[in-house]
Amino acid sequence: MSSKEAIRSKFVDEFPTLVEELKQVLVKYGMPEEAIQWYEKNLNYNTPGGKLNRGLSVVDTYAILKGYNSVDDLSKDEYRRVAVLGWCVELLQAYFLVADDMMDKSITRRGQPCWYRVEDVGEIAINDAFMLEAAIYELLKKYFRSESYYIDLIELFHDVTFQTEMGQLLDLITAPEESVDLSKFSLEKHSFIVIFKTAYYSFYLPVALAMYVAGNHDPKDLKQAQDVLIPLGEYFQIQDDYLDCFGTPEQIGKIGTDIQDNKCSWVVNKALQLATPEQRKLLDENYGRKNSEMEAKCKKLFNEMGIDKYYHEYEEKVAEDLRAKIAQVDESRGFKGEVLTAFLNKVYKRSK
Ligand code: GPP
Ligand code: MG
Ligand code: MG
Ligand code: MG
Repeated sequence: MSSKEAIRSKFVDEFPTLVEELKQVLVKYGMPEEAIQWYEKNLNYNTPGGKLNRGLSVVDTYAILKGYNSVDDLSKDEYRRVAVLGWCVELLQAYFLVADDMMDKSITRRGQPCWYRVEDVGEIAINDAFMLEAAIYELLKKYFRSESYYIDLIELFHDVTFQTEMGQLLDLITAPEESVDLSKFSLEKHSFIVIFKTAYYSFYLPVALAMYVAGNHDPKDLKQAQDVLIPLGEYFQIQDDYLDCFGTPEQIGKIGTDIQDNKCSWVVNKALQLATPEQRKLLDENYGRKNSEMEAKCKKLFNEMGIDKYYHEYEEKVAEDLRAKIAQVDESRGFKGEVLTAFLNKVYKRSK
């Protein structure tokens, strides 16, 4: 069985070829060299630097569904094709993050400046985000055009993209910059936002892709996968919200902006649920302001209220519920609950 690092580098090693193939698309259109170089830089700066969990999950899931002991058991060609789908998920993620960092006015991402803050990039980053998305469909065409499930893959990417955009819309309109109104927040609204902005593309998409390629895509099985992966994705985004406030930039590779951005995060919703009238007043007066002293006051209150304790309680409860749900999975058509357990184990108690 390969080590975690070996599995990751095998996946990373596939990326340069994809960049070359994407550059060739521009070459065929006769694009000038400077544009081709720009696209290459965009792809390399924004796609491979993260944890790659989403992309690697396509490969892992496929191996489990096929009954392989490790990813080394895939033939070269087989590995390449599932890795391409993994990289398509990472390209979708890159597209979202380049745009999200502009909308959230973030400073760093994956330990480096956000793309729009790189010299000479600025608002060109908007077009760069679109071109990262377009790369997905170029690769799907090149590698999957002749498959019977080609249209299913395209439809799946389109559906989860739209779901994510709806979640992002609700995230943004619930967090207006100029008017802080904490009565607009609720844990119910939070749940809706995070399921749409994160869970579909980060959790359901990689597994569903692997299921199509493995020939294991009965609608009943896609639904079984979705029924666990959506709450798992919700849990993952609650961790993201928690780490935005309680994690360090060194640990998470980005500087938390949720308090100053007036975000409907799990942390503030939990605090609102428990706050005394004075604590509520402190939040009304300090949350969502572009001011680091006010931000520090909110953080101090969250610490005093023991939000981290409630978070750990939530984490135990949700993991237990998900394990119980996975135990109920019907494997009669060849789908495997192990796919879902593997995902849960990656997420459980993560700290970055
Ligand atoms: C992450 O939320 C949400 C996305 C990456 C979806 C963006 C969707 C678009 C259609 C652009 P976040 O802002 O909490 O993430 P982070 O904390 O990583 O900035
Ligand atoms: Mg955001
Ligand atoms: Mg963001
Ligand atoms: Mg966040």
